[in-house]
Amino acid sequence: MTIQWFPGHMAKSTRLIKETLTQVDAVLEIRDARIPFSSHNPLLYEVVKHKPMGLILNKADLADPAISQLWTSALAPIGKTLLLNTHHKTARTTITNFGREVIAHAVAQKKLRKRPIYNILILGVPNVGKSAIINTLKGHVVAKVENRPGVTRTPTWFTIAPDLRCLDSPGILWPKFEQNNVGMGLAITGAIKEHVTTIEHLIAYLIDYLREHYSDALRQRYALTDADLDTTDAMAIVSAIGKKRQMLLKEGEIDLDRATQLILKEFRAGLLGRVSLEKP
Ligand SMILES: Nc1nc2c(ncn2[C@@H]2O[C@H](COP(=O)(O)OP(=O)(O)OP(=O)(O)O)[C@@H](O)[C@H]2O)c(=O)[nH]1
Ligand SMILES: [Mg+2]
Repeated sequence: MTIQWFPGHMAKSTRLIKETLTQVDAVLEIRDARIPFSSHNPLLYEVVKHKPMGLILNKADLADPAISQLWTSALAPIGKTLLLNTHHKTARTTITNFGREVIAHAVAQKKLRKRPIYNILILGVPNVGKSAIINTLKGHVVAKVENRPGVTRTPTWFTIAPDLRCLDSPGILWPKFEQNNVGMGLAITGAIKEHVTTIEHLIAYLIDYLREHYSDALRQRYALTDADLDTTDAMAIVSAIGKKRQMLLKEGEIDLDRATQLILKEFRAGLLGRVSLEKP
């Protein structure tokens, strides 16, 4: 199944970002640490790749720490990489230092001239935490943050420090995901709305993945038995979870829709533990 998704505002945002590039000294690309491959927008990268760049794998608190370490090593040749939990109390200093490091490196390499103020573009697919990063940098809420894609609609500049300005930008996707798992990862983590795929496909993909790689997490969260997990039918597991949570329809059947929503919501909130959906 091919997932396609490119609403008008993303095309417009891509144009706006191209227009502001002349004012931008460096780019921080924000990806979701649970899907560092799928949350990279190859089209947008073509637009900004001539700029000094740093890479932030955000929501690291939700990702599997061992796999995140593999990703940091794998991505090191591409450039400076930071594993980040934006809500951590040290995040403000960590991000500021990282931004300054990226700039200092570019200046040392003569890719950037010394200036009193540097302008940094915060870029990434929807819902990866770009605006949350801005709020953390400011120390209070200045940008709207919500756990759904498409919250920021227009690029906005924020002064972060006497020497730094950051441009928050709307999350941008590319028109077509060549690989099925890319769309799945983006939908599971909330970078695209679920209705672009069928919810049954999505939950089956997540359950199959968890059963294969994080079966203990599934078992513990929902008090599942070995027998519950001993099936290749993902919907049977969803049904077992619905039964445990007593999600029943009037006729006494299990409410699979509610069970699906519960699992997705709990996964996104990190209640199944720290799970990475991709390995390098
Ligand atoms: N657990 C966790 N959640 C985070 C982190 N950073 C951001 N979030 C949450 O992720 C959700 C999306 O954050 P936003 O800042 O609105 O994301 P965005 O990239 O600006 O999204 P768009 O404006 O739609 O492109 C919110 O619920 C944030 O609280 C993080 O490091 N860890
Ligand atoms: Mg935003």
